[in-house]
Amino acid sequence: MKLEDIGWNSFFEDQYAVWSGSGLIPGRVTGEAGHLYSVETEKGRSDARISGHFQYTAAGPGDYPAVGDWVLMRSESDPMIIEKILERGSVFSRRAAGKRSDEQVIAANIDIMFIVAALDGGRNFTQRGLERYIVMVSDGGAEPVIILNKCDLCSESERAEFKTMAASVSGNIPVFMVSALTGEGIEQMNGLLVQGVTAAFTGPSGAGKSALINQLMGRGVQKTGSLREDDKRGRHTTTRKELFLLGSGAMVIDTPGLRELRPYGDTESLDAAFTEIAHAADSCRFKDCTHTDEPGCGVLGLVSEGLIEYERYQSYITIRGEIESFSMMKSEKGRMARKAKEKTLSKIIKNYNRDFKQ
Ligand SMILES: Nc1nc2c(ncn2[C@@H]2O[C@H](COP(=O)(O)OP(=O)(O)OP(=O)(O)O)[C@@H](O)[C@H]2O)c(=O)[nH]1
Ligand SMILES: [Mg+2]
Ligand SMILES: [Zn+2]
Repeated sequence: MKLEDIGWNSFFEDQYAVWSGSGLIPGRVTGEAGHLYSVETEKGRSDARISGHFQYTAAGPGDYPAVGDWVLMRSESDPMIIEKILERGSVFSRRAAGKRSDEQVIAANIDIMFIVAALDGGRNFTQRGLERYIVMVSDGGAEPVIILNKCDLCSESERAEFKTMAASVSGNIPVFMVSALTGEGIEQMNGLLVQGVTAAFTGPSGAGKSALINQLMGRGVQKTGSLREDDKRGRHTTTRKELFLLGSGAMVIDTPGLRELRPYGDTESLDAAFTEIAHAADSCRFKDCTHTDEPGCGVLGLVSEGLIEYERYQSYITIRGEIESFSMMKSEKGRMARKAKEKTLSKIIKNYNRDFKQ
């Protein structure tokens, strides 16, 4: 398989040029189980694991390979040994569960992120949930597309109602109404899934991410799971991230439904999800207005006139608070990690010279 067929381009080629004399070969991570990876190279699929160097220099979970990453490996051994991750063109991450400020990378080098919600009457479609997903996707640099799945379960009037609900939070982001069951609307997704494009799926458990992948693949490559009777929640059927190649030459990544949506990024990514608030902020009297109690605040003005929905404003303030409070944790941790890295740098250079330069 040619590397270009699985997403290789000049962005990665330029980075690889620096390593061309090293004997390391590039491959794309297609699957992950613990610290064992499945990687696609020019020679086909193989297993890979990270090297001792790699483990030594990784400061946190965000530094480890994720599905979609391009890695450089020593190919003589089986499994191959991953020595380096090429810089990511885009990333979809969240703050790791629990109290830690670590970045958890869910997928890397993705062009499109399908945010899947389900029109099954359960909690698999909420405006507040969509807002959080949009913030998370925008932060990592992929293009978000909202998928309202299971439209086969809806009457015409319900469809119209759900469309309006989605439109009030989607801004300029495309919204497709589809059914993984009947195939209705799937052609809109196929329109984006052309040769060389990588798309990933995210959304709550039970929304139908794996069912959509099966529909796009034309066969059952992924297991799907039933919903709980009472509240229509999914059962976390997909437990691993995995990349599939479509007949069109596009690639799709299935991911497990997330239990917690905690953006990893900075407050700038809020603007993409709350465009009308970002826009209104231009007219605030003070440049550093927090839109909470300042006089002459353009945002509060529109909220009081009912031109910005109060629930949306509240959601904006809540998410911003979360991002700000953990940014502080992150920078403190970053400072400590940098210090540790500086200490080990001389050792790494020594090891590199020993292993590659001989
Ligand atoms: N009626 C209907 N059911 C669907 C549709 N898409 C998925 N389902 C059903 O919804 C349930 C959950 O689908 P999955 O594809 O497993 O959901 P998922 O998003 O992958 O969930 P996790 O892997 O747990 O994160 C399954 O019973 C599917 O058959 C659809 O378009 N219409
Ligand atoms: Mg699934
Ligand atoms: Zn303001």
